[in-house]
Amino acid sequence: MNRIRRALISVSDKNGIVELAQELARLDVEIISTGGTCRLLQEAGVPVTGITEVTQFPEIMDGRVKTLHPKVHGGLLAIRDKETHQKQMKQNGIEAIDLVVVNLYPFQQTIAKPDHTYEQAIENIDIGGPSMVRSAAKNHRFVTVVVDPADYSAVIEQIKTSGATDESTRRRLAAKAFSHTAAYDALISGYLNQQTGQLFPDQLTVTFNKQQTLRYGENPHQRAAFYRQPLTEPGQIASAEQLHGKELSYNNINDANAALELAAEFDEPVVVAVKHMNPCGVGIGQTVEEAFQKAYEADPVSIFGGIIATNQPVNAATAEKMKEIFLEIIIAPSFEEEALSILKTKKNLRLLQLGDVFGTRTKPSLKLQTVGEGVLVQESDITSLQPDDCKVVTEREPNEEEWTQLLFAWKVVKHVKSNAIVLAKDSRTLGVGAGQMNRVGSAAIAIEQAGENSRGAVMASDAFFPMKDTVEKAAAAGVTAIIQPGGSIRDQESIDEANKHGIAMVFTGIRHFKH
Ligand code: 93A
Repeated sequence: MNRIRRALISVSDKNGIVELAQELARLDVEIISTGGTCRLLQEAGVPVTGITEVTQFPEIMDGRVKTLHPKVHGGLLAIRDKETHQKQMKQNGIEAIDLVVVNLYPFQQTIAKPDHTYEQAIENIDIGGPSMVRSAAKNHRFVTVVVDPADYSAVIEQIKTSGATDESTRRRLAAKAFSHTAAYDALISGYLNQQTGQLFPDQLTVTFNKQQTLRYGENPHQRAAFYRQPLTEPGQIASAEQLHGKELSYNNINDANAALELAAEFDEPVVVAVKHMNPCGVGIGQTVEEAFQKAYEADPVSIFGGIIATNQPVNAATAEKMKEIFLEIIIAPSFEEEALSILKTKKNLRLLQLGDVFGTRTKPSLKLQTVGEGVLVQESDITSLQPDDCKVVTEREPNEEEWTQLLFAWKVVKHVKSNAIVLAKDSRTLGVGAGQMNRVGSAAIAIEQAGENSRGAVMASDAFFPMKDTVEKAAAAGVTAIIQPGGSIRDQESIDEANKHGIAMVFTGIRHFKH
């Protein structure tokens, strides 16, 4: 058993450190410590030896070199039951260190400040701390390493009980320590790559923090967890506050994110209903209540069990309507008090509050998708269409109402799985054709769903028409205007077909594949 006799404490986050040190002192553990930590412990009356006394070397270069010394690293790395190591310790006046409590310079907090300087970021790269953490973690057969204040009490309890920590705890803490230093370095490399404009470096080191262990994945037999990036922008799904309802599932989080991203496209009051990652109903109105009514009417069947997102606070009148149907999740910037008490009568309904910043992204984030053992990385698709960039390609121009509907449908189609076709009228979707292997198949689904309503509707397509068949179908259904990227070698056939039926067609020049 390795009795814990000597501990080294060096922390930037000083929460709980005095209490920990007091406990250690009571347990007869000798404490050595670095500059600021040492002073804090001394002020609290904890017996402590300064690191300079141990190393017999001053802390130099503004603290850049304080623990980088053989007296420290020898004390951490020595194999306790190896004769040569013991001999060398004696020869060089090195004493064993059994416990290391370290947390690192606040690099993340530093770069999170919008007005930080590059020099501040560099100065906050900890070198000595990770070195100690790694030495201790390597030698976890003998040494206990603690990098997280959440582990203080468990370690103290074990020392109280047996004077030592057990092997499995030391292993667990060592694994955690290496994750900690790896994540720390990933953040630094990410920052430096960003500074030098390297979006896709040779080695992509990203790090995520666990947000939640999930009950299961996409299916009950798959294990799963939810991780988030350390520097998440506000207004994202990871920062939503759950006000009510059952724990979010894997599919819930995915769907809620899809709904949120679509709702965030709009400035006017919008309600989005999502099922299985695709919008089934989207409506905009003067009020959230009207928008909800439209999203509901868009497809009263599919919305059952759906996920709702709106960019408006939910009021009581809307809550009453929402309560009438079975919904899984409602995600909104906020809920008025009365709305909350209405919706809380539904035991299982999950209510997610996002706050003022609602899903808007100023910078693209990295999108990762695993393929076998590899990962495809791309920027997220945050491009939005400027109406001025559109080009009318037919003899007839869209009228004002058609323009409104075309731009609405275009925003929606961006969030539908390819091949994607959306039919819209009166600021609501009428039919959504998603994920078909040919475009005309998606069009057929959207048109069938719209039924008689398709007369006078507009159509949006996420990618160009490879041939004129989709326009033919649209014409037969009574569609009066179409928005699509254009760019097919057979564009002219589609344009001619549109002209034949008096359909107005607009090219965006932008494609929105989503797979
Ligand atoms: O500047 S360092 O990279 N060089 C070192 O030798 C060193 N030793 C400990 N950073 C170093 N530390 C870090 O100092 C620790 O990781 C800890 O975050 C911090 C504690 O400093 P103080 O006790 O002076 O507040």
